[in-house]
Amino acid sequence: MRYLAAVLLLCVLVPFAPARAENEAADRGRILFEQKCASCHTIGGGARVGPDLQGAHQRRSEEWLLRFVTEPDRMIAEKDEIAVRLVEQFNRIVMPNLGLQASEARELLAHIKLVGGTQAAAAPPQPAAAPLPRPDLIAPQSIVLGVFLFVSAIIVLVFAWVGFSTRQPEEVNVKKAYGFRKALFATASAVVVATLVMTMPGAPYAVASLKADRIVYVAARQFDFVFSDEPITSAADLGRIPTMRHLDLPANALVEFRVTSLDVNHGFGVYGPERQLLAQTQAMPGYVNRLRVSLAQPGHYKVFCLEYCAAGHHAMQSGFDVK
Ligand code: HEC
Ligand SMILES: [Cu+2]
Repeated sequence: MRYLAAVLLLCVLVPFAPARAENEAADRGRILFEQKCASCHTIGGGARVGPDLQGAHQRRSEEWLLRFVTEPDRMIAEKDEIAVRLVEQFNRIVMPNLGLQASEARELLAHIKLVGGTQAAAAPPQPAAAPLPRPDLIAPQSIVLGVFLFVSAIIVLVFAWVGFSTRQPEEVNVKKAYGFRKALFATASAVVVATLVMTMPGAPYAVASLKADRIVYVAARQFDFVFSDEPITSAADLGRIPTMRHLDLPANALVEFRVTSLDVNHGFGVYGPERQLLAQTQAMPGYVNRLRVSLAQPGHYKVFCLEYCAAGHHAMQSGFDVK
């Protein structure tokens, strides 16, 4: 009787077993993808450093994908026709060999197939990311440039005037000249101090002793910034620790970014809605740099890497919304 029950149970379970195993493989694949691929690829989110992997299974055969994921460098070196064309398309950035086992590559492909398949069925393919809007020319940078050119012109004029007016030697009234110098120095000092006092409150840096309203952990890696509510200290944390697909910050709150890097040095530069650089710090492996900002202007802020970190550096960007 017990034997019969076991056989019956098996008959019921066996058809589900392969599907279960497939889902488990896809789940391990999801973690691997977060750790090793998400910095360059999305599945259905558009091209980044490398192509969008949605529909990869329709474009290529399983063997081709398996081989490319495990040894892209070899395939490119062997001048595989598709691989070479892809390299041309993607700014000659060669996908690195990540030293994956064949079993890991299969798990990754299962994940890509699962996510790509469900998204393709659920939503029409997304158009490629819209290009950044052109910044207005009256951006703060342009104002600074204008002031710089104006002051430079004045300096050139003064030099020219001094040059032309001293062609003939003349008696110098030393006392008067020193008096003039003192007056100039006092005026310049007053201008500098006044400008400093007036512009100080506009700086987005916060007082060190204040307690932050919100702490955001940032892990930079080639070629991506990952935001999280918990510290991410190694690539192994990715996939285990929940990361934020979308970061919203309250306006005028004191936000503390705790910035580190998982590989090489990067820069963490925050640009405001008008693409003005507001604050920046370095992202260094093994260190946590704190960047405290209070952002008043609502809108979409961009984060760009400010340190050349390898071939995909230009694509290394992220952003958040202030509401
Ligand atoms: C450093 C960036 C980078 C990383 C990390 C990376 N790739 Fe790529 N990948 C590329 C680029 C760039 C291409 C386009 C081919 C080329 O230029 O080498 C590509 C191409 C591909 C292709 C072929 C796509 C197509 O349209 O046929 C697949 C599949 C792929 N990658 C999977 C992966 C997987 C899986 C991982 C993680 C294990 C990964 N990649 C990690 C940059 C990357
Ligand atoms: Cu960079």
